[in-house]
Amino acid sequence: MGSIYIDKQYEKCAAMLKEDISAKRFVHSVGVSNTAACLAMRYGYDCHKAYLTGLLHDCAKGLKDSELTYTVIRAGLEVSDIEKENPELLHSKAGSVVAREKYGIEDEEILNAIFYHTTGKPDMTLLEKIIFVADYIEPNRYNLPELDRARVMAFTDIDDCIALICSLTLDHLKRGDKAIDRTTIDTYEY
Ligand code: DGI
Ligand code: FE
Ligand code: FE
Repeated sequence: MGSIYIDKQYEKCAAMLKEDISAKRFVHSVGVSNTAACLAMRYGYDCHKAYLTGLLHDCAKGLKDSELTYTVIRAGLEVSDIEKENPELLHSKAGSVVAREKYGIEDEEILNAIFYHTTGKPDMTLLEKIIFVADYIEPNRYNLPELDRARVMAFTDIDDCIALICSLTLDHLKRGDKAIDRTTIDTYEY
């Protein structure tokens, strides 16, 4: 049998991440990591890259609202009115900054997939799609609507799966009377 390849960068990032986010969030991140690797295998993307991106996608989740806002502004990125009122939306943008500065990620494809993982965006790259979908369907998620259908669809038609997740997310936000980010709507309409 072939030998086992140990990805030093992944191991180092995982050890750091464990210190930065809650135990529960870490379990979710490992779930997204594994699921993203599976989706990469299905759709012909670099599975090691998807594995690392999935691990790090929520790396800013441990920051306080004020730290999220500061991190994004400090990097010269825009903070919209909706993001000001709902700073939890900023953990994706802040995550791309933290991944670059703290975790040493230089690959723009990885950083973009982290940046857009919460709202998605129209015309996503394959890695962005993989992370967006893996975040919803990973095995530790259990209380989201239509999980069984989304899990099958993820591996049959990833674009249909994205449309389903967007429509479910919009329904959820409308029901909870939450502010909806324009990008979340644009992703769904696209
Ligand atoms: O960080 P996770 O919990 O793993 O997942 P996520 O990054 O997809 O963030 C999930 C939350 O983001 C979920 O409760 C829905 C919310 N969200 C997505 N689009 C919007 C939004 N929240 C608001 N207020 N507006 C949006 O457009
Ligand atoms: Fe997230
Ligand atoms: Fe997540």
